[in-house]
Amino acid sequence: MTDVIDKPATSPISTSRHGDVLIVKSNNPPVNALGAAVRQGLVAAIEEAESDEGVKAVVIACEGQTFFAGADITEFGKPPVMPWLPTVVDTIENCSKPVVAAIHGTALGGGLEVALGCHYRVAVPSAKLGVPEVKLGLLPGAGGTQRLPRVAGVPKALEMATTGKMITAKEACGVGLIDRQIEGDLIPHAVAYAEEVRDIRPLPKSSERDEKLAEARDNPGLFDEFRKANGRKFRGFEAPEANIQCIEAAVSKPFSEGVIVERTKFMELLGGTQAKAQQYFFFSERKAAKIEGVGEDVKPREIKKVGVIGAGTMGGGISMNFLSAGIPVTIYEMNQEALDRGTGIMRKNYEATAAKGRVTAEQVEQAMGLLNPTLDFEVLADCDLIIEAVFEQMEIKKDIFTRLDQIVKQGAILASNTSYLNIDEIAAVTSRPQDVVGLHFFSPANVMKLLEVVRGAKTAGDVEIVQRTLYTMVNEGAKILEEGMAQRASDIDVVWVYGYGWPVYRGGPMFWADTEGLQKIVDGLRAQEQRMGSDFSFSHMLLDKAEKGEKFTR
Ligand code: 3H9
Repeated sequence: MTDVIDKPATSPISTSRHGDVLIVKSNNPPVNALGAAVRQGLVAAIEEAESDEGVKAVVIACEGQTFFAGADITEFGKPPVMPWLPTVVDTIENCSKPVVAAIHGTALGGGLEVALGCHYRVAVPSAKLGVPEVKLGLLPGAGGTQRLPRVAGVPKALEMATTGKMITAKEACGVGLIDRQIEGDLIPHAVAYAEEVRDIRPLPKSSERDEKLAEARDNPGLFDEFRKANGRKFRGFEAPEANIQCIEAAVSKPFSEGVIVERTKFMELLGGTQAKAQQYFFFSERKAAKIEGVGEDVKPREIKKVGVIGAGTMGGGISMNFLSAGIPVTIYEMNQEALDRGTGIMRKNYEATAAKGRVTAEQVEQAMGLLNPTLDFEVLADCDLIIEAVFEQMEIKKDIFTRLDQIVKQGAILASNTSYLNIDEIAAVTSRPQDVVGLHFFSPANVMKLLEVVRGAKTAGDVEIVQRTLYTMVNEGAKILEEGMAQRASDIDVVWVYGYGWPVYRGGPMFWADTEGLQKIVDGLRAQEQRMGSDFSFSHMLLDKAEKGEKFTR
């Protein structure tokens, strides 16, 4: 399976021949985003297939961890570079030879739209498919709102497009989005599949299919029922409704008109503040996981077994995080009654989640089976990570860390769930302060995504800012940045979205402040200065940025 045909060395797209099948491969790490060079390469590869009489079918696949994970989000807002993704997808669909998408990893957004442009789709069982554009304040803008309902049916398309959730290859097979699941090596099997379908004509084009739209036409109330059922979930967001309207257009208009509706609405959303806020948040969330001073070469310590001290609300919630991830937990309490009460609540919480259909009864038993409740402190000795979740009293914490230091194996991480006590003071009672860290889980710990990691002497005061108004919140955010308590403005926004329910379509208070204009915030605060009393003081960073016309986040 070789003979690479010459392509510019810099192109992320390469082609090779296997018999009469042209294999088109993308290599654009980390996620094979469909940037300009990839789009150009794909069109060139299809032209190559068309012009070579020896080529009878085409397979499109990706190297690395995933099939195309979507359009390149970093290109949004920059001058467009041709060809546009819709043109690429049309070019693939209009190829006179069958094109097979060979999917592994995640086929997302524009990636799934490329796959829908192909005449056939095969995937490995671990593959996932989705159109997550709604999470970026957008809609699938390369024909996806028109092709997806034609292939997967309107109800599935509505669900996928408005929630952005991925579906498994098995589910995709069930709804007709995948033609075959491949056990074993993907590319050789995809080539064999291409040979099987090589001579079938006419080529099945997603844009020409109508049978699933006809089903929806028989049920005209479908869209309003969907809106009604999801009204609360979508409230405040613009993108879900735009997605619904495009899918409605797929049902009521011919493909050629539906794609115009899609393009118009895509451009409207793209130019709006919500899409900018949600894209900003996508990158902020990823940045928040990167810690300054921790190099790429630092390997995380392996956590095979976790100890939790305290079976109260926090201790139980923290334990559930690990149990749900399949990591065994030893939970310690001082007396049997407290231990039984704590583990009983954990079971109840799991069973309530099972009753809502979010986990199976089997998963509940699996998770609870990994829990080892104990009254024996020494049992914690061989844990890789021990989290203390007892009262917020320095003396109690110091006592626990002194005892842990005596029994726990070297190299284990000793963590305190404190929200405000000084980590350095706790660490100082041990002989290994380098292994002591603050892990502040937000409550309920088994539900909230937010985890504040406190290194060294950085005890955060972010609770204070909750009670103030938006302008003072921004002023406080700027102070937190000034004092080095947060690394970046975007980290403060991530805390607000995940910890305190700030609407993601507004990006977070710091992004919002930039949208408002920092001078306006300063002027507003000056107007209130008298009323706010002597505790109030301006952040120098805020004043300075406002004066220079700068922003926090961009
Ligand atoms: C779209 O397709 C619009 C079209 O319908 C219409 C167009 C006309 N672009 O998440 P990770 C980066 S909209 C650019 O840590 P994981 C990411 O920032 C798109 N960059 O990995 C990170 O960079 P860094 C619809 C992207 O394994 C690195 O890749 N698609 C993109 O945990 C690794 O990412 C989506 O919304 C992108 N599209 O998860 C999918 N995606 O290393 C968005 C990722 O510098 N992506 N990066 O921090 C994802 O959901 C996850 O990244 C994925 C991998 C599941 C793929």
